Amino acid sequence: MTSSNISLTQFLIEEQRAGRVNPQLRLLIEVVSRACKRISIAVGKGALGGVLGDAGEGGQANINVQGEAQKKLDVLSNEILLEANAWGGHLAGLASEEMDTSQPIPDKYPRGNYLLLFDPLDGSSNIDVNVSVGTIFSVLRCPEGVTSPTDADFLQPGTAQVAAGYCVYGPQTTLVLTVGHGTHAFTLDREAGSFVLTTRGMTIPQETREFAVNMSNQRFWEAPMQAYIGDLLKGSEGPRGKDFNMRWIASMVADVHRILTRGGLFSYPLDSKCAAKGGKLRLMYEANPMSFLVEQAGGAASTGRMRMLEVTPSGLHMRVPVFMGSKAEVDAAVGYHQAHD
Ligand code: AFP
Ligand code: FBP
Repeated sequence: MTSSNISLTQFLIEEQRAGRVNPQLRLLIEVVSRACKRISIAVGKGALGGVLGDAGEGGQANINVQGEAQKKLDVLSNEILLEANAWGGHLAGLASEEMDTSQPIPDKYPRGNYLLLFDPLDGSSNIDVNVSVGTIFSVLRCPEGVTSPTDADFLQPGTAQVAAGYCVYGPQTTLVLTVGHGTHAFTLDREAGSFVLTTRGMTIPQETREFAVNMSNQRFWEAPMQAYIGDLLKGSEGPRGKDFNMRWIASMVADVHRILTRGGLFSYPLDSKCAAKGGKLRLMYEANPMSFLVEQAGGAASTGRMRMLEVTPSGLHMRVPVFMGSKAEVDAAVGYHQAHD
C-alpha cells in the first residue's frame, strides 16, 4: 500500500465536491469511522481492558438472535455503533446482526434519509486468541415517505446500497470503503487518530492460486462444491493445471481483506449443517456489503447460482451461500454449480 497525506475527512469532502456523496452520507461515514476507532481501541486493549470472554452473567452466556454466544466485545461494539449513530440526524433507522429487530432512531433526535446495517464485530471467535476481527457496514436509502422504518423497509437488494465498508482490526486498523465509485483503503494513524488514504481504487488481481474455505466442512458440502474444490486440490496435475494455496482465518473481514489485496476466492458454501437456514453467512450484514466492495474492486460475488447483489432479501437475518473474489475464480465456481444443477 502506498501512503498519502489525504485523511478520510478530506477524501469525503472531495467526494462531496465531485457529487458522489451528499453531506448527510458524508457525516454518516465519518460517524461510523469514528465508532470503528473506538472499537479498535477496545479490541487493542484485550485482557488489559477486561473485554475478553463471553458476555453474560453467572456463567450463563448471552445468546444472540443468530443462536450464537455473544462475546463481551460483540456487545460493546454494538453499543458503540448504536450510541455513535443515534443522534447525528443522518439516519432513519439501524439494524445489527446482534439485535432481533431493526430500531428506528428515537423520537428525541432528528431523523435522516439513510438506513445503516452492521455486523459490529465479525469473526469474534478470534478475539480471545488475538487474531484479526472486523466491523462490516452497509448503507441503504430509507424508502420515500417512511419516517419510522420497520424491518420491511430494510429488505432491499444489495444493488440498492449507497455505501458499504469494513474495518479490519489486525496488525494495522484498516477501513475499506465504497460509495459506488471504486473501493478505497484507509489506514488508521494511531498517533494522529485519523484514517489516512493508503490505496485509492483497490483492484483484485484476476489471476489467482489461492482460496479460503473451512475445509473441515468438506463432507457436508453439495456436489458442485465437492467437485470444484476437488479439482483445485488436484493442483497442476488436475483440470485447473496449477497448484493452489489455502488460507482460512474464520473472520470474513480478514479473509476478504486478504483476497481484495492479493486475489483469490473466499467461500462459505451451502452445507448440510446450514442448509435449513439457507447458508451460514448473513446477506444483509456480511454478504451484501462485502460483495459491493469486491465488485467495486473489479471482482465478483455470487451465491453460486446468482449474483449476490441481486438477491431479494426475505428477512433481516437471511443467510446465503457465498463465493467472492477474483472474477475468473468466482465464474469457475459458478460454472461447477451450473454443470451440476
Ligand atoms: P462470528 O462473527 O460469529 O465469529 O462468525 C464469523 C463468520 O460469520 C465469518 O466471519 C467467518 O468467515 C465464518 O463465520 C467462520 O465460520 P467457521 O467457524 O464455520 O469457519
Ligand atoms: P512466513 O513468516 O514466511 O510468513 O512463514 C510463516 C510460517 O513459517 C508459519 O508461521 C506458518 O504456520 C507457515 O509458514 C505457513 O505455511 P504455508 O504457507 O505452507 O501454509
